[in-house]
Amino acid sequence: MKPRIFSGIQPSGNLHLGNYLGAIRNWVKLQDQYDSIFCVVDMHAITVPQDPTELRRRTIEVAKVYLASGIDPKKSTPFIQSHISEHAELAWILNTIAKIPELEKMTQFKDKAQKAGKESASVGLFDYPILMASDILLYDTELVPVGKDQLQHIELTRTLAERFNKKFGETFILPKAFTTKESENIMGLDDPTKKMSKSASSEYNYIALTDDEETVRRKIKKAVTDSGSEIVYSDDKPALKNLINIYSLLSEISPKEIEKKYVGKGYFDFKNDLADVVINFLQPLQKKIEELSDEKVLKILEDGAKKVQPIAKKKLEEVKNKIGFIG
Ligand code: ATP
Ligand code: LTN
Repeated sequence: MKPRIFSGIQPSGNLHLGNYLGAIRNWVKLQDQYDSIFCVVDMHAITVPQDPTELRRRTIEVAKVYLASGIDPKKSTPFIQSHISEHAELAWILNTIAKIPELEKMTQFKDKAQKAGKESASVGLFDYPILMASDILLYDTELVPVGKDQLQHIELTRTLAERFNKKFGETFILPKAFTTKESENIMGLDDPTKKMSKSASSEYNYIALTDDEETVRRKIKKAVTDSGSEIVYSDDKPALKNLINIYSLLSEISPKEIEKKYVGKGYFDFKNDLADVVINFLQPLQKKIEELSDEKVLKILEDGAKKVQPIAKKKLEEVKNKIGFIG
């Protein structure tokens, strides 16, 4: 039996290059070696306000991006989180062993609570990492391929699994995060100190996977750069470093070679070429997304849910039994 990986993306906004380079691209590579489960985490998305019609549309769109990017339903199992009620049930149980300060420490919560305005941040937003721990632990997950920003959540998942196992006996596998150099944060185009994010306030923060050619050119033209005019890959120039990273990851040309290619040239040429590289990557992906019908995708997601449901059910029954619920 192959070891299992589990990961998910929230249908909470436009998927962007950060989601692709940081997460989905790795999943596609891993699906041959692992028993892979990829979830569209709609229950996580509602931890911040969502328009119901948009949520429905985006849930299907995230699944389309998975499939168009190369997630193959013959090798992997994609499904929608809210189709498996065990996620919420296990989250409730894990809530009772998690401690408030453990959640208060989470940087993602602090960032998002600040964005929402402290008074209006939901309890769900606070509890978000526990639901994520449930997602992972329900399926005896060994590896969780994510971007670097999620490492703290995975650490908490391990802590909770270990605590439960100690208290009630061996039940959960302690999962490990899987990150690669590529899954390091892709930063915002408007601010290289913050990660590219689909909930960013400005659309100039990200390149959405659905952006058309004109939008990509406009966003790259507007992307902030550092002082000086040379194209160099260095920590002193975080904005340029980020753009070179994107260039390199999408073209398979190393940062060193990119530096060489632009000796004697400036930002204008570099940005023009970067826009070409991004567009050449996006156009075939967008074509594949368009070709997928909602019906086809929903069928794949339903089949996925049918496949994972028995695994979740069995694990939850084990948990309920161990904590003393009458079955
Ligand atoms: P939001 O910022 O609205 O919370 P997000 O853009 O971070 O959303 P998620 O659904 O939270 O998207 O993340 C999905 C996956 O994409 C996760 O594995 C996450 O680590 C990865 N990811 C998100 N943004 C980046 C980024 N800028 N660079 C690399 N990986 C990223
Ligand atoms: N919190 C994650 C999304 C997510 C996830 C998961 C990732 C929810 N449940 C389980 C891996 C495994 C994020 O990327 N923001």
